[in-house]
Amino acid sequence: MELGLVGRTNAGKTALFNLITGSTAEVAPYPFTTREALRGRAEVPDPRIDAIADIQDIPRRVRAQVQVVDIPGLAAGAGQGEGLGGKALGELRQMDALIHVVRSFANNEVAHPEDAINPLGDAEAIDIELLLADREQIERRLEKVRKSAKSGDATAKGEQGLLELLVTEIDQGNPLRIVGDAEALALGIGMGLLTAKPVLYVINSDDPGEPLPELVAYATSRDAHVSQLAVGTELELAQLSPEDAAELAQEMELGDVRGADAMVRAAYELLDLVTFFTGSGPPEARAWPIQRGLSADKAAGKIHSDMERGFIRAEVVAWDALVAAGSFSKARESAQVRMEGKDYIVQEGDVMQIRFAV
Ligand SMILES: Nc1nc2c(ncn2[C@@H]2O[C@H](COP(=O)(O)OP(=O)(O)OP(=O)(O)O)[C@@H](O)[C@H]2O)c(=O)[nH]1
Ligand SMILES: [Mg+2]
Repeated sequence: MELGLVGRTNAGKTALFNLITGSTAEVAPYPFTTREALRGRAEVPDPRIDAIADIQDIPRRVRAQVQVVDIPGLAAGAGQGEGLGGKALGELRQMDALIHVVRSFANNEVAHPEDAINPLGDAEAIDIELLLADREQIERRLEKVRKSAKSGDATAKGEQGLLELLVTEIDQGNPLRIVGDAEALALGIGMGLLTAKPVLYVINSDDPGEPLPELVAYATSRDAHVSQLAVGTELELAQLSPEDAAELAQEMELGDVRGADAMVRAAYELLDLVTFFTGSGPPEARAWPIQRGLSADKAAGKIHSDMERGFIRAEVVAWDALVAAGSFSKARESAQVRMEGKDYIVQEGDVMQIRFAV
């Protein structure tokens, strides 16, 4: 599962990439610093793991990770394949969800493509390129499908109707993720169309706080999420010792909540995964992201293929019931732990102990 960073040049995409993946890629005040896609991994904060581990004195906590891809900035015309745009769009089509970075910080040393800070205008400019890119891709497909439909291919006729519906939506400026027709939407998602992907707008501002109401309204109308983050400041804090960071955060009245944690959590949620846990005792509590609707034996296979092959049963307890009980054995005594077979569909927040034999 991959999250792609999209946005205008100098919006702070690479700064955000470094912040959430701990990378040290080049961040610079001139445009188009990033020329090739960069990959890294972000750890997904999850207070549930700490709760599970704390009550059982489990020292090691392994959080879920997501792959993050920093993609070169899109310029006007990218939607029609101009400049580096074509390649960047190709990368974006492979992504499962998009993090759209929007510049809201003022900094005279950092060039802006239009020399004016305009977060809503910048978001719209990128979204138009994504719509145009989708339109081009649909038109290319339509050309082929129309030919087959003409020669009497019934499947092609059906697809033609769906594609034409998608074009109508795009021409009204609608991102495809808000299309109500489930069949058309599924086709769009299957084609990797950019505006069909889930989106989180990250407003990169020097003032941590609530995003501007107009940006919230814009995101909501496009069925997208939004969070505001002081990327530059948080990156500075991340490079300090914990003591110095705490001191500086206090001086800047930032509190002890880092926006990056909430942002990564929100981005992870775009992927619509289910998280289950192992950690019914030491040495390790661990979060496992899986596809929604996966059965217990398949989920066990994510841990080890032997566990899937030799799956006997799973002992399952909801994470909060485990925490309330105080330990796995106490949860068992109070009949909170259920025995589930291989066809059990794993639920969000399940803590599982897999019994298997090979
Ligand atoms: N004041 C301020 N400056 C920032 C912030 N985030 C990034 N910058 C600066 O903005 C410039 C551009 O940041 P990058 O992370 O390189 O931007 P980018 O979107 O990756 O840009 P390209 O790769 O060139 O398309 C750098 O000089 C950063 O130091 C911020 O939150 N506040
Ligand atoms: Mg960059």
